[in-house]
Amino acid sequence: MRPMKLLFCSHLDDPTEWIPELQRHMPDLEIEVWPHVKDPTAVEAILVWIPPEGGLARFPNLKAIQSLGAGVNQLDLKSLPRGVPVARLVDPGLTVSMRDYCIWAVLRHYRGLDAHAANQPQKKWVYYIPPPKSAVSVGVMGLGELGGEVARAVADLGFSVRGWARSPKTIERVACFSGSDGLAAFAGKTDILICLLPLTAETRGILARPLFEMLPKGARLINVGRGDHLVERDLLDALESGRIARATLDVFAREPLPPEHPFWSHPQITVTPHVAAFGSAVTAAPVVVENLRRALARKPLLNQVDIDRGY
Ligand code: NDP
Ligand code: OXD
Repeated sequence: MRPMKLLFCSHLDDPTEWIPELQRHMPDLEIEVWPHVKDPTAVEAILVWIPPEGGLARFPNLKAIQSLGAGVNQLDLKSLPRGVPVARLVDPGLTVSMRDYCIWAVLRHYRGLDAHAANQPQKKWVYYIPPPKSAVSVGVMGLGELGGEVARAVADLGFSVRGWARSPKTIERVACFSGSDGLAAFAGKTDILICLLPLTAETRGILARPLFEMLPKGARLINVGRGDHLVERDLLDALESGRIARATLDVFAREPLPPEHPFWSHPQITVTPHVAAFGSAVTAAPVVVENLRRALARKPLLNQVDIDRGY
């Protein structure tokens, strides 16, 4: 197979970690790092978190756009050159880190660890013994690469698990619901809600009052999807009314979360800075290189995005 020229474009990811890993799997791969591009017409593939200002139209010979994120909303799909396939990142290392984060967040809510942390400065010795795990229902919105893994892991812990996706699914030990018709039945018995949806026109603002009112009173929310899934005012109201008891939020409409934002100091909200899952060049490079080979051979990419669907 002939050599290929790849452009690496990210202000978040470190090219010095990626370049050796990619070249280990494809030794004759030529890599340039944005903004140092000698000849834009020679660039055949781009590995990208957010496209550079002015977009990708300056690269007329692109054969593949490989996202550095599992989510692709930040690529602004409709603005990308038409006809060039786009792949989201599926990285086994990233999946494990998302699974671990969700297990941590679920157990933190289940065991009442925030209440213990709040009692410590006041030297309060207060018992909280949770109900059996099988009596607590964890609901996962989005049953794809990440949501499917999280649902299985939480079921392994002994919780009662429900899942919701666009299309019907069968996952062992997970009660699956689908489509807008299945949402109320899914949410009605969900004590701890995890959002692992992609951000699309259909899912934007889904974590809002109508959904919160379907949940049992006192439910917990974990949002690890995207900040724009959440209607922030509705969450603050739901926390105040007790409809939602606590929230763990990793993603925000504005990142970094501005210092004056009420979430930072809200006693019922735990904030983490978009770190639920992280990819690694070591675990992701084989998948990326396979897609470069596919692009050269004009074959469909792995994890190819459906541009109209938005994920
Ligand atoms: P996938 O594309 O593999 O899965 C998406 C899932 O969402 C699918 O099950 C899909 O249903 C479901 N879905 C999509 N639209 C709808 C809808 N309208 N109604 C119901 N279900 C819907 O994505 P991943 O699992 O890889 O990633 C999910 C998201 O996680 C990313 O898009 C990103 O936003 C977020 N993320 C966050 C990170 C963080 O650090 N916080 C890190 C990585 C990702 P179906 O199966 O029927 O198509
Ligand atoms: C991703 C993310 O999409 O980090 O990979 O959010």
